[in-house]
Amino acid sequence: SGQEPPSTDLITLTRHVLSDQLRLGSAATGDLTLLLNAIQLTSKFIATNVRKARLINLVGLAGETNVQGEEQKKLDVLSNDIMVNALRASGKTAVLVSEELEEAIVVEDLYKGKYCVVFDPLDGSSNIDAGVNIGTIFGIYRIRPDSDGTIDDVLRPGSEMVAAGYTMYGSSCNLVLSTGQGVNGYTLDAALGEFILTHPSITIPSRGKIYSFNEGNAMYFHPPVHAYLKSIKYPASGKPYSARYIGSMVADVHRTLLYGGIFGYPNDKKSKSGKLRLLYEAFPMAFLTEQAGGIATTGTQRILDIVPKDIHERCPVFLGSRDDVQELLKFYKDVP
Ligand code: AHM
Ligand code: MG
Repeated sequence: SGQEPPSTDLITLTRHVLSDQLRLGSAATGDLTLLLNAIQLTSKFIATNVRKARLINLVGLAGETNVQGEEQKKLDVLSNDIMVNALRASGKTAVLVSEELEEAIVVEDLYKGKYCVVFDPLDGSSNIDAGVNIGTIFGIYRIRPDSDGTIDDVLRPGSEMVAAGYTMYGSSCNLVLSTGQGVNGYTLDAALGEFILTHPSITIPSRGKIYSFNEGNAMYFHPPVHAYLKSIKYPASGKPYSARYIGSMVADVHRTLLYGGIFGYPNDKKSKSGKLRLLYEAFPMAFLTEQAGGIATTGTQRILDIVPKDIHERCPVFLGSRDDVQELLKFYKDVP
């Protein structure tokens, strides 16, 4: 009996990504590693602010100004500024797209690099005040070989992303990342200030027992979604599925990657294209899902095949365990 001694050989995110790059040999310049370092830093910075914000909210009923009399920035705006500043300063980016910014940022020549980052700096922000998990979602493209960095470098299918991931600010701070060779999860060790590899090679179970939809929208859902949900709630044999819906995409997808099942945000009679944003919500999560062995679809199309026309466009999302999503797809094929 007795416990294992603590590890003296920690695998940090940087070490892990570097060893990947070394394996890739000559093609790798280390630029992606440096960019991912900048992203890690923003996640740590946002994580501390998320923790502080709760305290400020608890004591800060006096209004929107802090003790210095400065206006308190909303956490999502603050997170956006943190990311824009760090990504620009990394010298590795050419184009930045944020949910918080109407227009894409084209990085000035002094700082210009060869990657484009699309991100939602703080997703699920309606959950902040309740202390529920929130997260940052990001996707990374390399600029096209002939480009100086324009909006066309990000109006490309998600399958062309070179990396994607999210950071979840929850009971622990977790960064989940894919550079196209599977999915790995890291947990922030606050004392070290490092993300440590804790979830190597995440693979979605081929079938789960959980469905994750906002069924409050059921009266707007289309027939295939109704029929599918009915089939898992009133199965001909076996147990019905459990419902879990946090309303924070990062948290709902994180659980789906680890436990399996299906997450869905369909288009419906009210939201013609659904709610979630293609570029910096659906694409990164679809990328991770596929890399973990799952499926991500709109119901009629593979999400990663969509060619975006607008940086802020929306798309329907169903993702998760292979068998579960395939079952949903049958309803899309068979139910008029
Ligand atoms: P946000 O970008 O305004 O935070 O909205 C995105 C969030 C996702 O995290 C989550 O999956 C979804 O909205 C929940 O929407 P709803 O409250 O309609 O169920
Ligand atoms: Mg969002």
